[in-house]
Amino acid sequence: MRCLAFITLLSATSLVSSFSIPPLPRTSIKGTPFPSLIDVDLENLVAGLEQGLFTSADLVKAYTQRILEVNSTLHVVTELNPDAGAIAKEADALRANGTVLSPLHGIPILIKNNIATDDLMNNTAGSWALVGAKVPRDSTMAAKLREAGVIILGKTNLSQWANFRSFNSSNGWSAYGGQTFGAYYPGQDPSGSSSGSGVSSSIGLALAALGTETSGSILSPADVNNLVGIKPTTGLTSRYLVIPISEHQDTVGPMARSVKDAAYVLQAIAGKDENDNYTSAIPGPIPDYVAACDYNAFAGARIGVARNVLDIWGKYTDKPVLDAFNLAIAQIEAAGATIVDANFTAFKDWQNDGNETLVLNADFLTNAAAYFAELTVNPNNIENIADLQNFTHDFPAEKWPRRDTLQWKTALKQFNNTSPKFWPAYQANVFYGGEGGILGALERTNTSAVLLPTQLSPSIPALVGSPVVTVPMGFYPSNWTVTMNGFGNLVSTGPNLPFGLSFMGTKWSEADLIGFAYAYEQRTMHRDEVVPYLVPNIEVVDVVGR
Ligand SMILES: *[C@@H]1O[C@H](CO)[C@@H](O)[C@H](O)[C@H]1NC(C)=O
Ligand SMILES: *[C@@H]1O[C@H](CO)[C@@H](O)[C@H](O)[C@H]1NC(C)=O
Ligand SMILES: *[C@@H]1O[C@H](CO)[C@@H](O)[C@H](O)[C@H]1NC(C)=O
Ligand SMILES: *[C@@H]1O[C@H](CO)[C@@H](O)[C@H](O)[C@H]1NC(C)=O
Ligand SMILES: *[C@@H]1O[C@H](CO)[C@@H](O)[C@H](O)[C@H]1NC(C)=O
Ligand SMILES: *[C@@H]1O[C@H](CO)[C@@H](O)[C@H](O)[C@H]1NC(C)=O
Ligand SMILES: *[C@@H]1O[C@H](CO)[C@@H](O)[C@H](O)[C@H]1NC(C)=O
Ligand SMILES: *[C@@H]1O[C@H](CO)[C@@H](O)[C@H](O)[C@H]1NC(C)=O
Ligand SMILES: *[C@@H]1O[C@H](CO)[C@@H](O)[C@H](O)[C@H]1NC(C)=O
Ligand SMILES: *[C@@H]1O[C@H](CO)[C@@H](O)[C@H](O)[C@H]1NC(C)=O
Ligand SMILES: *[C@@H]1O[C@H](CO)[C@@H](O)[C@H](O)[C@H]1NC(C)=O
Ligand SMILES: CC(=O)N[C@H]1CO[C@H](CO)[C@@H](O)[C@@H]1O
Repeated sequence: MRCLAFITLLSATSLVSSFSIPPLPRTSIKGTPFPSLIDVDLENLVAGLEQGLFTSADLVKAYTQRILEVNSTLHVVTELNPDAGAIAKEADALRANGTVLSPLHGIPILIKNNIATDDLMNNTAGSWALVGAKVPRDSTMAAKLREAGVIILGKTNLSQWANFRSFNSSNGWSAYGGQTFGAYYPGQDPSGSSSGSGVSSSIGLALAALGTETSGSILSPADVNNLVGIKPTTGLTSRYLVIPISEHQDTVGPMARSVKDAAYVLQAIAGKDENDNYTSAIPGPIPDYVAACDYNAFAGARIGVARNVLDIWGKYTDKPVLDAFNLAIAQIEAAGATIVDANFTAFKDWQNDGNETLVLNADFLTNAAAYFAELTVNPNNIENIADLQNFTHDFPAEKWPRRDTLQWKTALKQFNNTSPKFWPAYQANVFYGGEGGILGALERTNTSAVLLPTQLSPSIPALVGSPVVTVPMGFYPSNWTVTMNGFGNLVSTGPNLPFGLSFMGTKWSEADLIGFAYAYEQRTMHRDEVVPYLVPNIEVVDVVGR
């Protein structure tokens, strides 16, 4: 069938070309030009649905086939939602009847495999320990997506336990989902821990995906997969029934191909939730993040650069990244911003401090146990990290000891977050992230955002749960030498690999950061400059009416 359609298109093309009318692209539907799913944005999809070019059921078919095209190469998606087709038909019926629940109505989105759904899909954090486990209801994130009419298409692979098992693993590896690879170079390190969410959004396996971040797990895979990632303030998005690392640092956010699409997704998931009391700190109503997308956002703005971080870490940063960063600063200045130094004054001391590890270990012991206690079915009777460690050592598919569990061993020797020792350790974090870090820098310099290359940006905001937005900034040149990751199985830098620019702001300043990110994105459009080596072929036109 596909072959036939191709021949038809070819002959149509040769006919019209003699009248020098430009040929319709292959991705056109019913004679109407429509972008490829790797380039499409939400507004394109909504227009197609409204014009009747295709249905949400068609979108589910097309995206599912794209996932299956790359599944054996990239290992991006661990579960497909068996109900997705039926949910799409309901969304189509509602739309036909004039009911549209939100701008995301009938749009397929993937979620990371640590965000629970009360349906046929497993929520495992990539571990066999939780295969078959059940939660009492949807996580608040899943519930909010459903209220917005979103079709949860499936669950994405991740660095197992959100990279909280071993100090020496590979990004995007989980025992349950295998090794995820990025699509910009064969064997590409997808970064992590929201690895599958990053790769799937980058090659159009869904409109967008949700990731989670404790320190870098949204920003870093967005960085290397040519995406926009929004790491919201901890507490803007509920963590209820999300497999945790740390209540003080964890947050859930969107990974998408454009700032505006990420803003639409954030709009759907932000808000208070009585099941996560950190959300009670949200000040006032949720802003309109889509309206915050403002081409002129830099006019009159004061924007900082964390110069001393660049001085200290810049020597480990590759020249193409630093060159692109300097160009970005000049472009932002030319767009109307005043650029000033905004140094993280305690950065040097923070580098030699071990309190963050104490905090994360302590939170993990308590928070993971609290998650296990919520399960209504717990097939392996995992109640705490000691149980999990035993299970992992005894279950061959967990690949222990080559994939070790030293993070847990360290945590188990330590106190949990109910100990009196916890508070001083946490206060040290608050200082390094706050007065001595991003919050102090913003305050002292009266800036609205501070810039760093994304690969240098996650650590300090993580300590205080402040927001960061990353946007594509460039990519490595074609003659760049390949380097491997520490585990020895992934290409961590190499030709064609993308990287991003981060805007870091004060707590709850997502709307401002989105404005800046949009203004930078629209002026530069770096995403379009680099294409993956592997792109699925199936497009909406291939499934319409089948
Ligand atoms: C992924 O691909 C493999 C090999 O092509 C296939 O056997 C497997 O069933 C696919 N996975 C899913 C979930 O369809
Ligand atoms: C469409 O709306 C009408 C009137 O509100 C209702 O009776 C009908 O059940 C709806 N159909 C569907 C498929 O939702
Ligand atoms: C969840 O895990 C069970 C047990 O391995 C498996 O049979 C089922 O297919 C999984 N669900 C999905 C949607 O993959
Ligand atoms: C959230 O609630 C728990 C217990 O219900 C309490 O220990 C904790 O201090 C609360 N946290 C915040 C940020 O309010
Ligand atoms: C801070 O900067 C803003 C412009 O972004 C300016 O309007 C304001 O006056 C400044 N405040 C101080 C105290 O410098
Ligand atoms: C920021 O730090 C750098 C050193 O890394 C220094 O050269 C610069 O003067 C500092 N800026 C301010 C405003 O303190
Ligand atoms: C934690 O911070 C305190 C206060 O700054 C410091 O004395 C202590 O050495 C730090 N602990 C570790 C493990 O670095
Ligand atoms: C936390 O540590 C205290 C003191 O050792 C202990 O009583 C409590 O059971 C621990 N809680 C968890 C969830 O491990
Ligand atoms: C873990 O396994 C060890 C050795 O088999 C055993 O002594 C210990 O009790 C087990 N711990 C838990 C929490 O099951
Ligand atoms: C890559 O090419 C650029 C010019 O395009 C050149 O300046 C650079 O030296 C080359 N790098 C390597 C490692 O060959
Ligand atoms: C990490 O694991 C890899 C693969 O097993 C091994 O080659 C490497 O030496 C390990 N690195 C460290 C620092 O332990
Ligand atoms: C849907 C999908 O991509 N599934 C893959 C997940 O990873 C395992 C292990 O690598 C593969 O066998 C599946 O095909």
